[in-house]
Amino acid sequence: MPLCFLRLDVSYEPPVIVRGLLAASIIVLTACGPAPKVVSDPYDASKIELKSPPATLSAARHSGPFSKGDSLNFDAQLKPLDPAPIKYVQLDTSHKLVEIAPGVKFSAWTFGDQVPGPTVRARVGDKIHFSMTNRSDETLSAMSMVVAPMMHSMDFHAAMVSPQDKYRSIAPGQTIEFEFTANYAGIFMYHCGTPMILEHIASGMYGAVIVEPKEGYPTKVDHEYLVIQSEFYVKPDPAGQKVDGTPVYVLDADRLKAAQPTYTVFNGVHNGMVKKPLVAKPGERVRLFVLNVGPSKTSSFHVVGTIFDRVWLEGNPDNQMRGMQTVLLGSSNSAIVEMMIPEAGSYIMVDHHFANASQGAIGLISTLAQAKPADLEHHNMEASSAPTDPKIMQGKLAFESKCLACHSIGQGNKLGPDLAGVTQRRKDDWLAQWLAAPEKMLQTDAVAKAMLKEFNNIPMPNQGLSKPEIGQYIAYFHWADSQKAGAAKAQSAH
Ligand code: HEC
Ligand SMILES: [Cu+2]
Repeated sequence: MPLCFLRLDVSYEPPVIVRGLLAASIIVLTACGPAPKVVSDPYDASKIELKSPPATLSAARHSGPFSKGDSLNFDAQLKPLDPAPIKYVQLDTSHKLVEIAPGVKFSAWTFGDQVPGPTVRARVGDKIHFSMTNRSDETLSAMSMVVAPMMHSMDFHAAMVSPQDKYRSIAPGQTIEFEFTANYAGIFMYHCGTPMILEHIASGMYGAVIVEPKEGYPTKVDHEYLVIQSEFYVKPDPAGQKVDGTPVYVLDADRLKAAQPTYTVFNGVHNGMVKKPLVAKPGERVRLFVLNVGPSKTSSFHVVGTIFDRVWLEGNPDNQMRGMQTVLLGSSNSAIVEMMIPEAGSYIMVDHHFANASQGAIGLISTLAQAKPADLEHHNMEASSAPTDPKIMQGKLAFESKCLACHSIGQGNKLGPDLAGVTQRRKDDWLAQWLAAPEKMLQTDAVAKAMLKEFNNIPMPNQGLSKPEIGQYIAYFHWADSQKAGAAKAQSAH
């Protein structure tokens, strides 16, 4: 058989016209000259496993921990591969409050009781034996409002299986079990696929499966870390529910449909890896497993201060690029990026779509992990310090979502100055002019010029603020400055 012969081993009978066209193209293809050299293809259909037993459903429910399995990883730090050829993975669904930014407790839906869900680490050829109980009906003490029993399901991008069989929605109290073989190397998203899928993903139902090549990666590294980017679309509960005196945040359906996130984050927490940098020493090589789950935004993943020596798109070394500054990831795209840490410093991971970075998609790979700067320490907002005036509250929320990437209040300088006491050192007029057009002030105003110098010539970007918004920020700054020292901190979380 000539090698360019079109193989058609589908059982589907095409309509007459299509058959005619296929026949014609086969004739063309069979006449296409000498056969190319045969190279063995590790992904040839004869070498991959496409069979899996049907999923089973039962009414026996899991109790105890919401996740189990030796191949599971729970945060950015990844364990080496577990060598077992069958990975038993239990990820139950839960509904719970998770703190996605300082003081912002979001009513989330989860896999494995965390957002993002735990990461499965496997190798090409491994079988993943998965089981999940829908435990969305379980009551958490004092959080009855979070319980809204509903259907959920699991969709593994790492699998090649019938979605109608394996990815079906199960009711609260039901358990689904199925198995698949990891055929392709990569970093694959998993998520709930129950309608409205957008709502289930935005509520927190996602995670990653890392599949290593059978023979491992072709390079050696000193550290391996996972970075998952995702968006949150939240608003204070219109029904006014609170927990420990602070509002509960719920999904904001309008923002969700308009793809206007309130927070864009790495590993589930606004500025999370600023407070807890990933560790590396000068001269070390770092491998980042990066997945953008979206649900609706792309990520221009970039690390300030170094270059990606290798980029393996989708996490498969067959898709190699070298010397990249940024890797573009659509929703559910991933990449392994490897880089050298050239010298002592804090290398800033950002989504180079800076609107996303300013919403919290920022983190550090740092050689200075021991000497954590005080300005990035975590302090819980004291309940008594939450403002009650809606205008001030608006200002506080806006500040936490747009400004925390570069500022703190009372926690020291970041990229920009600590704004504690700003209403004492600047007049309201000055602040209003600054917030409306920092780029103009930097040209004309002596105070602004001096500040620019002090802050390493990093100009504050124009934040595109409206007059009323500027009023809210200034009202919030006055309120913060009126609180007794330390009571009104706004800072990065965890
Ligand atoms: C990308 C980083 C960045 C972001 C985001 C940012 N700023 Fe700034 N900001 C700076 C820098 C840097 C300065 C210091 C002046 C300069 O270098 O331009 C500054 C200065 C300021 C000052 C003057 C401080 C003083 O002591 O006089 C205020 C007020 C301020 N920013 C408010 C805000 C507010 C409000 C937001 C959010 C809407 C915000 N900034 C977002 C970087 C940022
Ligand atoms: Cu779901």
